[in-house]
Amino acid sequence: TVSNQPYRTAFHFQPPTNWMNDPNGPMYYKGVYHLFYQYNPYSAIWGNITWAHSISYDLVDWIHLEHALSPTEPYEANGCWSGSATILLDEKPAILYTGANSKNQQFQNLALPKNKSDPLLKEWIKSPQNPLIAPVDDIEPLNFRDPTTAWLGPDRLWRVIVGGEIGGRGVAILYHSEDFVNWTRSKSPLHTSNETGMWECPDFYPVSINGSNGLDTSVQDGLIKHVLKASFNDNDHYVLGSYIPGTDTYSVETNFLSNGSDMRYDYGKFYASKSFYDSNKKRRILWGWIKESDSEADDTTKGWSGLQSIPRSILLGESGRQLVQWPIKELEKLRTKQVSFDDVNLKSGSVLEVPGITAAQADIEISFRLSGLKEAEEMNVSWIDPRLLCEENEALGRGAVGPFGLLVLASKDLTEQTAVYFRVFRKQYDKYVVLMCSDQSRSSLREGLDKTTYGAFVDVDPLREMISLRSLIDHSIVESFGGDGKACITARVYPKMAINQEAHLYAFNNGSMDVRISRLSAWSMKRAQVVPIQKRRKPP
Ligand code: DQQ
Repeated sequence: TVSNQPYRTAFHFQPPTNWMNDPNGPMYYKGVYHLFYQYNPYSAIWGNITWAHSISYDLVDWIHLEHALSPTEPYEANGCWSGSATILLDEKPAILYTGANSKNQQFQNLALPKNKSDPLLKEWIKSPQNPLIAPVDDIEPLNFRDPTTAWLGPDRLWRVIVGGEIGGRGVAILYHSEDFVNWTRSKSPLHTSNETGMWECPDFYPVSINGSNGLDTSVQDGLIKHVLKASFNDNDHYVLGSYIPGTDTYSVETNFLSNGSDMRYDYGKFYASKSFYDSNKKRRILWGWIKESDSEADDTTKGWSGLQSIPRSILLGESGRQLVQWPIKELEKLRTKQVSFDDVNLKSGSVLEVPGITAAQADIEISFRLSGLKEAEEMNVSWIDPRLLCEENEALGRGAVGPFGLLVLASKDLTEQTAVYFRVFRKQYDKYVVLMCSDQSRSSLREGLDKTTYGAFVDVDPLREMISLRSLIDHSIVESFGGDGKACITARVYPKMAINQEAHLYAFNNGSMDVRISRLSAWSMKRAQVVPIQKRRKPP
């Protein structure tokens, strides 16, 4: 019931019970969106990893199907780990995934649909040639996993990368194949870095330099750049670069962890993500795993663990230097009762309630206009880590220009609140830096939760542009998009008082300068329709 499950979400993807982690093999096929995911059929803690399978016609409402892949073979005795789908030239989808054997040594495997004319792709057959790629030579068998969607080169050979760690470096190991079964390792990896360890769940795809459409994974010409994403240190990091398919050379514009330009999909909780090309709407969509911030004991009590982010459409931003993400348009069909106002002065030190919506289940868009930034505090050159800056300058502390933003999942007396806000600093005499923070430190009166504060810089010019924020609030998740999707921060919170009807929403300004809310729109969100999975048999 709602009262004993206050943290279950209404419009984020989650299975009815048990453990879920990485999104796997997302694809659009014959009018149907497919999502597979890492799932433990037997408990709320990681283990027995199976590919669970759900389908949707709009990425909002979901139908849970039978599991697609369960560990049945020796090469996957410890689980069917992450992988991706590729639509082959005959339009048949293929799944490449990692199997971990009883010693956790990792192998890459192929599965094909039993009946490719079934748009639901209910049954999958593992290739009798599995395992297709074994960890030989210098490859570390315990760090060799998560094949990407494959792409086709001008030589008609398929390419795929597998994540790994070789000699202590993160690496995207590259393979070629003519038939999708026999894979040959390329002399050089697609990319490697000595700044990081193991790369989990790599992703590699083109983005258009000034187009507004997403691109299919094999697109190689036109004004494009290529994105390489790797998952490590609890975050999904990416670089941009140019890829020459003939030679498989990938020259990057930045390093994964270079000071100050460390680019992440999301600066909060968001991991092991995967993108796919939606040929239906000509866009690239990104899914990411949002894990819990409570304890394993809490998860066992709840009976579940893990969410997926709202699917986000992902594009190269106008600057050409970073990606921008935005919740898929379809989500707006769940918007119901709306409250909005224009042009309101948010006085220094004020808190303004946004009444009349279901604040625990909402979609909020707010934009701020700043008039003059003379009072902005000086930015110190040593301030390079936005997360630390947010932690040191709390939401409740006073600043000059900000903190201003939203207090979400807040109790009436504000003792519980998650603050999503901005501060503006002066860098040079007319250059400003916009900091975005998500402060969970007061999100719950409960103890034993991870209440880490998150932060990111947002590439907007506060003198000439408005500073916008969109937050999706769904009971225990706050998914925020700053600067029209230039910086994303997702947090998990578990309020004790501010649940269901007891949750409130406020706008606030703790800066000494007044700010103007140019526009605020907030909607109550309906619940997505999810048809629950049939009763499954218990293990013997
Ligand atoms: N999760 C999978 C692995 C992957 C990791 C196992 C990332 O394949 O590297 O459940 O969260």
